[in-house]
Amino acid sequence: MTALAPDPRGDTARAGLRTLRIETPSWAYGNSGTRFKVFAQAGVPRTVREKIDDAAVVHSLTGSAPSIALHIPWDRVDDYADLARYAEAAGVRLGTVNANVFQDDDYKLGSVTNPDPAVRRKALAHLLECVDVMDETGSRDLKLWFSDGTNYPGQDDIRDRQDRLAEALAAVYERLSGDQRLLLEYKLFEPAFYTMDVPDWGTSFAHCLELGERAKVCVDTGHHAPGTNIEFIVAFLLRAGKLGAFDFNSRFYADDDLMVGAADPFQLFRIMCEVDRGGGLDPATGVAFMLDQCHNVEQKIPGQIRSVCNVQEATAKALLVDREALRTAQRDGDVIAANDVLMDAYNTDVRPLVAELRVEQGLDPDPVGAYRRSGYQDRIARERVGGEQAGWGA
Ligand code: LRH
Ligand code: MN
Repeated sequence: MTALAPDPRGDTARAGLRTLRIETPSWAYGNSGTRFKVFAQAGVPRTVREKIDDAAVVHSLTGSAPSIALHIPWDRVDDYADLARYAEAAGVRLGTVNANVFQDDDYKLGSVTNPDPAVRRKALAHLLECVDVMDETGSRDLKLWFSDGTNYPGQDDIRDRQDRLAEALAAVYERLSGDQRLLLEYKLFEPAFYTMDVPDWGTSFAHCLELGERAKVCVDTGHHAPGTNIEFIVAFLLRAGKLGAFDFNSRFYADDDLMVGAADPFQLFRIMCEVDRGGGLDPATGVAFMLDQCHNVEQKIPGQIRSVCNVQEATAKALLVDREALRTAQRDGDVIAANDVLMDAYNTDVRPLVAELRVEQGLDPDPVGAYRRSGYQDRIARERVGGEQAGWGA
């Protein structure tokens, strides 16, 4: 038996992949689309339990997606503890709780930033309800994304809205207990087109600093201006101990919510390089890796499986970076050599390494192929007839 050549960086990559956990979003299993059309698909879940069943399939085939994020009220049930038990029996855990203060007529001029105190109280009540849900599900993270903003200069006072936002965030922060955290997600534009009240990482970072240790920034990779260097933001937030989570997806233009790594795999690699460099792959650092996507035209479950695999492959490439050689080249100011080190890792085909690791974990080396061969898609298309499919505009 020929002794295997020592492969220290391969070992590092395999070790990193063994602890990598990617949370899938309940809403990715439901129908989604754009303002032009939401396309229905056969077999789409009608209930949160069917969403959990689908998330469990993604985990069973990838081994790296052990939790599902909930969105309230889309996933509202009477008994969340019972739902948590159902999820556990299915092989997954209930993860991040997402609040929704963006789909009620009262929130036209804002939710927690609305000029009307009664509307602000209503919005805050929903955010606090979401913490109640976390108490029942055992979830650690509350993710807050606000559609709040204005469309025209003068529509409202930018500073007053920040005061109102800070007041609501402080009230929610006060309510957190145990290991609970608040993740504040930012977005440059949409649905507001002049100001968003949390438009960028700096605004989220500043509010999180003001709130305290439990408040962290959520980086949604689709929420930046074109050309934004997201890996710089990641490096900065990790250095400050304020990177709480990612909402992974990819885009060609705006908040396209496409499969992560599909539009720009090199960007995802660069991001994972900074995550690794900043200690973000160490579970103790507490960075949550979540998908936030909408499979408008592609099948949803294979889309989620492919997305998990894309993050695994980008992470494996990032972990193959010869850090020592990189440091030497950087120290020596050898720009070409430094860039070569990174490109060498990026241009490495890691699919055999990731496939071998799956086999080692008792999984099929090709999770998407395994899903296709499983017959699950035909079964749910047959079984899930009648009732209202879950999803946007449902
Ligand atoms: C907003 C967002 C947010 C979710 C929603 C489904 O664009 O990224 O994270 O609540 O999508
Ligand atoms: Mn998001």
